[in-house]
Amino acid sequence: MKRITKKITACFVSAFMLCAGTCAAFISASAANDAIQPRGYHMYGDVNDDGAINIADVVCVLNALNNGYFGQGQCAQAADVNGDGSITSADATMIQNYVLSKGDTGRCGEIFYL
Ligand SMILES: [Ca+2]
Ligand SMILES: [Ca+2]
Repeated sequence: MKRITKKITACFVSAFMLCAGTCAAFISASAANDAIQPRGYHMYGDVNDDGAINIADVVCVLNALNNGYFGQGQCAQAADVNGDGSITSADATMIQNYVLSKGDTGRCGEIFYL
């Protein structure tokens, strides 16, 4: 069951990433943090700022790549897990890697302050 769930998740993420890739959207990491309330610390990879890094955070990044902006309560800086100053599908891939415990995860899980 867990294996099937992982495959379904991987397919879901891959489909989103394909959409995101065709849009070729680049979002500045500093541009979209208006909705974040300063509360101390945040964690790279925890894009929806709920205290955990999971598939929902990957979806947040992919949606932002497609839409050109992050939703209310989402932290754009947390999405820049490779630290290059922009948010691309490479960041989504690293967050996905963190969720699946494989490959390059960048700075997922590191704490930062706004
Ligand atoms: Ca999260
Ligand atoms: Ca990045």
